[in-house]
Amino acid sequence: MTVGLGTGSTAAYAITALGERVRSGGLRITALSTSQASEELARRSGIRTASWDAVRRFDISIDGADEIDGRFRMIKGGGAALLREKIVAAASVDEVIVVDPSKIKGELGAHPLPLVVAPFGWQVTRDRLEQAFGCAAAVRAAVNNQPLVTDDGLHVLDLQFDGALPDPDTLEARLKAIPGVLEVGLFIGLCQRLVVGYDDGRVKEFVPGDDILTATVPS
Ligand code: A5P
Repeated sequence: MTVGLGTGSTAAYAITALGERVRSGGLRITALSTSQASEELARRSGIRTASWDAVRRFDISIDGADEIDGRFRMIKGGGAALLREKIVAAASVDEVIVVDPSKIKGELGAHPLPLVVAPFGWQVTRDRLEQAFGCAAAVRAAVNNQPLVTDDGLHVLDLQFDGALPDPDTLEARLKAIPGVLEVGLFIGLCQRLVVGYDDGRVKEFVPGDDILTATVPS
């Protein structure tokens, strides 16, 4: 199988577990990662990795999320990998999202919405976003206090709205109308399966249409 590897602390568990199964000889996969960090972890774990020259679609991808609502709409990009994550998710037959129950929300927006923007003129992109949407747009900083540079050489703006995200279904297109906005951390229609892991070790799986807001406690 071809496997897309997500980014973040949850995806790292999945990559490590896949590596154990590859090394024990039971699993033969070719993987492509959504970040340099995941790529390095995959290689260290013994997973064979490929480039886009060899892979065009993924049988399955595994990733985390920052928030997911009852309609399986997600905010992603807390790990700054949203551009690659969306490209991989859109090329996946089966995008599996793994979360703990704290990520499941009635409404999206408590977590800031990450946007990938061009470094050129990011300041004016930020100003236009704040004026057009009435939100606060903060450039994400690296440890040196300079704007973070993603694996693709881009910057990240974190948008905080006053309350829930306004009309998530149309928001991505409206945000992308601002020059300099390259990708939006709103993932809609891109989760085919949701795996919820609970504190007691139990795991429950959901598909779109399931009521995850009231059915998240395992029985
Ligand atoms: C990475 O850019 C993100 O989309 C992550 O998938 C998301 O931030 C969840 O990360 P954790 O699994 O670390 O919570």
